[in-house]
Amino acid sequence: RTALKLGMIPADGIGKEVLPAAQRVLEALGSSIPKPTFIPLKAGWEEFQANGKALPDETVKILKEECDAAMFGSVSSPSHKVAGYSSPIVALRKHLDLYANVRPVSSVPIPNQKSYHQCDMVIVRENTECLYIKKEEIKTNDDGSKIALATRQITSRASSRIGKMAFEIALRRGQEREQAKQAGKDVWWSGEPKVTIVHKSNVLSVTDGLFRESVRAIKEGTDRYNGVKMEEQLVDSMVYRMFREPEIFDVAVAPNLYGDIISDGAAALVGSLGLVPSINAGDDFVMGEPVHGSAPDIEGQNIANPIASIRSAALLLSSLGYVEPAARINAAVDAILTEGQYLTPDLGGKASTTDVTDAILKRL
Ligand code: NAD
Ligand code: K
Ligand code: MN
Repeated sequence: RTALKLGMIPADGIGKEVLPAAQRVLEALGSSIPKPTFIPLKAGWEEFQANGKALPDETVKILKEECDAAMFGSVSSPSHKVAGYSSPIVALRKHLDLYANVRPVSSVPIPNQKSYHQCDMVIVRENTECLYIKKEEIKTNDDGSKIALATRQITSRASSRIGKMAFEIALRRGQEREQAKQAGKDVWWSGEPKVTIVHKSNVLSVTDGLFRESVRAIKEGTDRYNGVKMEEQLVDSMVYRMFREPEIFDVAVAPNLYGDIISDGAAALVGSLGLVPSINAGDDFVMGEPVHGSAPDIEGQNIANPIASIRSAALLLSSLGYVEPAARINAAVDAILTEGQYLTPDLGGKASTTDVTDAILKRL
């Protein structure tokens, strides 16, 4: 590869403030990555209001035909039904078959935080089905009262491939920890690599039952994962244990909705949603995206934390095989966080989005 064509979809709210920060960091990497070109692409609630489509066909076409990868910001989806509107990020994950949402949540000791938990886990969220297929209907009973129904789809195919992804990640993390230990680095996770299957099969024995069985079969069907432990946690007690002792988790794999919820929760453990990155990954395409939404409460003030997006760019690079430049970005981010001089208000600081980005760029 001599060039890297990246589709950039800031969408709404703080997405428009944090995605440019990630772009600046990618631009600063010089010859350690193929020269990136950035293709601005439209999507989102504002785009819907202006032109009637939340995800223009043109955006999907360019992503599929011209881009090597993409970055997405955040979308301001309304909480009430709007005729013709449908979340573009949910649609993009489907169109590009980005079946895994990989969300590493790891803590760095940041000065003066209300809560600090040692935590270094990866949440692997199924990204194409569950309740997010959005098959909802509403009916009126004879007495005039209403009943709303939603279809929750779990397939063995989607559950198996997300399960495989989780075991592969656990295997790789185990190897990386071994290497780090041998290099004399401080690795506080002492357990063996582990995948925790998150479900609620005790109640939803058919749907979550299929998810659980499909993921279990991945380990049971091969010797490849003999060194990776498998355990299970019901989703409600997962939340409890994750808040009490997050350090016991390595890789957690979950159906779409549970994965969405537990990863926002996990973000609280490491200080802020503004720190947690993700990639939407398929077999042919990858899209980096901060876990957070469009944060209307702070938009337009240049105070959004750009780190989730910057770390998403690093995650994107490492998934494309550019591991060393990704590590450089992460090291610069960690240094800024532990120093504590340039922190945005979500972390108790006074720095702006641009201040933090500038400081990270200086460190690179
Ligand atoms: P949110 O993630 O936007 O914000 C939750 C809280 O975290 C807010 O207090 C916000 O200020 C704070 N926060 C989030 N990101 C931050 C950052 N980078 N720096 C500092 N603080 C940050 O969630 P919400 O308020 O529930 O939703 C707002 C909108 O975002 C909704 O319209 C929702 O549909 C949308 N949303 C989009 C996505 C996505 O694009 N994938 C994900 C979640 C929510
Ligand atoms: K987002
Ligand atoms: Mn979410």
